[in-house]
Amino acid sequence: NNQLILALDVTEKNKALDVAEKVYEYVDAVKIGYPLVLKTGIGIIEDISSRVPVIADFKVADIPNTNRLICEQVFNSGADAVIVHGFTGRDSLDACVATANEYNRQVFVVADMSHPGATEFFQQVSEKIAKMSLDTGVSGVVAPATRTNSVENIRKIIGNELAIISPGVGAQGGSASDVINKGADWVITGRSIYQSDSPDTEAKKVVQEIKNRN
Ligand code: BMP
Repeated sequence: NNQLILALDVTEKNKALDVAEKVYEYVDAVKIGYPLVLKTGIGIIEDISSRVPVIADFKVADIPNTNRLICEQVFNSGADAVIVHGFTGRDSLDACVATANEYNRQVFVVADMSHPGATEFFQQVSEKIAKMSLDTGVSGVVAPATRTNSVENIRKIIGNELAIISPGVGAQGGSASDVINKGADWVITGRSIYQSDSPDTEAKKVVQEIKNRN
């Protein structure tokens, strides 16, 4: 377990495959979202998942029936996990979990976000979303490496029942070692790795930083 997830937000298929090939031994999963899938097609998930587990970041946020229909397509594509929103309520989340269970796959819920605008609305509901996520069957929550107090707070709420995966390391200013120390299980980082001339060196650096942290 390297505690690192790569956010593969490139939009060229060859670049995506090249970066994945270079870093797969340093990352525990690759997060794929709209930029890459909308450009190259859903088949990219299967291409990458033959090498490394794929977390499909579609931030699913609809009524239960539509959530189910979306999650079916996501899991049919070969994704190992899906990221969904929690603010739509328990019934919408339950629909995602039920679908994931049918496919024996995992769900992660966005509990708080890493960008500055998250303090406008998201921060006010993050504790509620974290609490709601307990006992639902999800694997974990997403919480921001840019505001480690939020990670700490969410860890207190969810105890050891759920994992925390934490974006915002690197380009957004978050530190991998800090957020792991505050309770995250994995960091998610994108640009600082895939925009580098040497993605494998950058990925390795993050892994080392986490392993050697105080
Ligand atoms: P980067 O390291 O390039 O900033 O990428 C972070 C990744 O995590 C992006 O895919 C972004 O969409 C995602 N993300 C985030 O940055 N903050 C959140 O709160 C939730 C996210 O999914």
